[in-house]
Amino acid sequence: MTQNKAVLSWIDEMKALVEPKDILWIDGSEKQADALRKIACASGELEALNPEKFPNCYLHRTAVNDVARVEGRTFICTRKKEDAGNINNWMDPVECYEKLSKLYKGSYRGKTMYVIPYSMGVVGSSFSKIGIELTDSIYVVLNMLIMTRVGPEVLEALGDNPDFVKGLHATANCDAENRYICHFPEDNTIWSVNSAYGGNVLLGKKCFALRIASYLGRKEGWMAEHMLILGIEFPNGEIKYVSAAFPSACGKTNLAMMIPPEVYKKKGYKVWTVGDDIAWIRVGEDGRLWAMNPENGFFGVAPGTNEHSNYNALMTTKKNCIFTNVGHDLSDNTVWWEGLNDNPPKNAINWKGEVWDYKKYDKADKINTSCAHPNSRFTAMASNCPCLSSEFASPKGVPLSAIIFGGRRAKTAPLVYESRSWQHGAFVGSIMASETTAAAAGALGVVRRDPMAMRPFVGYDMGDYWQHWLDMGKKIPNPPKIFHVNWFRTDDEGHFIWPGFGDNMRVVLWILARCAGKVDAVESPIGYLPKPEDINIEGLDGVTVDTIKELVTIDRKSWLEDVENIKEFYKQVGARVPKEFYTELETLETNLKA
Ligand code: GTP
Ligand code: SPV
Ligand code: MN
Repeated sequence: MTQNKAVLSWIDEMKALVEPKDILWIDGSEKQADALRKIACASGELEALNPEKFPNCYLHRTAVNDVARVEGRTFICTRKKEDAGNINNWMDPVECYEKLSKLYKGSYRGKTMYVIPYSMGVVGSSFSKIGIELTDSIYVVLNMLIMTRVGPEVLEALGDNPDFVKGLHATANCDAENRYICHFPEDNTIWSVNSAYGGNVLLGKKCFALRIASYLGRKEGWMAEHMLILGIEFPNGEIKYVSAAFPSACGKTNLAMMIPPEVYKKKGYKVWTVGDDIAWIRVGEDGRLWAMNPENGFFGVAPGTNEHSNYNALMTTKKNCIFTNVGHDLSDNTVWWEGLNDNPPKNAINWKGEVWDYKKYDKADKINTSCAHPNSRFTAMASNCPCLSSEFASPKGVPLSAIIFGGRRAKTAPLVYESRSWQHGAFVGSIMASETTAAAAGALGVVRRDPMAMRPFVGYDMGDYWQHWLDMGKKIPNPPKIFHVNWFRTDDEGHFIWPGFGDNMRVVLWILARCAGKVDAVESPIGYLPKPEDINIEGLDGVTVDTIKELVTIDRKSWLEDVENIKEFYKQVGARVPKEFYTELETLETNLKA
């Protein structure tokens, strides 16, 4: 498929390590994909779903101990420990290669090595980057075919260039004790072993498009961010774009595909999806920031997705889709998950592959009693999305009017606030916090600091990453405004106060009105807050101006507690925290105490 010497010699070297019985180059053709699906169905790796209701759709279950990203076993392997920083796990690259080589040794015996040449971003664009993933898993191949752009044109675009990201994945024994997701940013290399779960093994996604790309972005003067990209079309046809960084399972896919509330739909507002998880961002010739989605599909959270919460996402799953760790409704060979509808199947297999008893479902013990795993996912083609933006495949991306940060906070963070400047906005990103979710292994619902929603994804020192944000700010003549949102404030009974989902459009429209200078705001200790009456609540049941007032109230006591927690966190990040952020933190504290 290629004469590229760097590619061929690397594959030879890896072949000698993992010892496959043969090699198959993935060419992106439907014919080849179909042959692989047949093999996977025959071996039980995939189950074909009802061809009438879900044409060309498949169900896959991962090992019970392998259902989410494993941050504790994810490493950044830079030569100098301080370049990986205090927030990342670090291993010496020489030591890591040696240690993992033992796990890889002979791990493909009797298996095929699949070679996947893929492009993040449209093939051949100067903003795109090329990777090659080697894997022993057909599931990985089929997912990569949906999530990235795969085929001979990728190798053509690469030509003789040795500059590609080398990814080696081995399922091995799927041994959790020896699971490693390791990144060598100085070598453009990713090694993943003993997992077969999405975020750990679809190496184009978090490993390349965030960890390696964030490292490259700093070196080359651009940004790789954990952000959705969304266009809002106004009734006059004008489209404004925003990007938003929320931690895993905190609403990116939902916001990226939201359906405008009836009041806006009637007036002609529309929503267009450019991306739902990752944005590569550069300064355009016009002095604005331009964002592009390097992916070609969606690896979305299934539970909670339904006709009302996210109609567009649901529609993307209706054909050519792979479902992972959802429930299997045997009555009609379809899939089911908590929150799909109110009719749990009576004859179903749960995510673990066991007969499921819907009567035993217990919200307090979802992992053991739910039909679908809380982090069960669908892998769907972007082209299936009814609201896919016409700019989705634009090589240069779309210009950003606003950047939005957000987390899952039951208290403290208001519905929305605006930063005072790029520097203050970057600071607001650095102090983000969110309750942990099922997207990563570990405790759930614990508030932790998750700067820019990038805590698990920065491929270098967090302080340097923040400095990069500040440096970028100096290079953008027309920077987007930076905001922070929180859809997840709860009342005393623990219910969400804000309706969320499509109604988040109301907040995004306030944000865009601020960007256009069309609406006032109120100064507060943390930044600019909306006047409660400026968030449009027309057509909303049970939400009054007083509700909005409550949602934008700043509780100084809990904010001051946060300030202490931020100080601790900055200390943990260490010596490279920009001094500007300490100045901003002092201002915040002074404002709160005034
Ligand atoms: P990753 O794919 O892990 O990066 O997640 P994501 O950020 O794309 O999150 P997603 O949109 O899949 O939402 C995750 C969960 O949050 C789902 O269960 C949603 O139903 C829920 N959710 C999303 N938006 C809202 C909202 O506005 N309000 C509330 N209450 N829940 C929401
Ligand atoms: C996330 O966890 O942020 C995801 C899913 O988007 S994964 O690909 O597993 O990282
Ligand atoms: Mn994500």
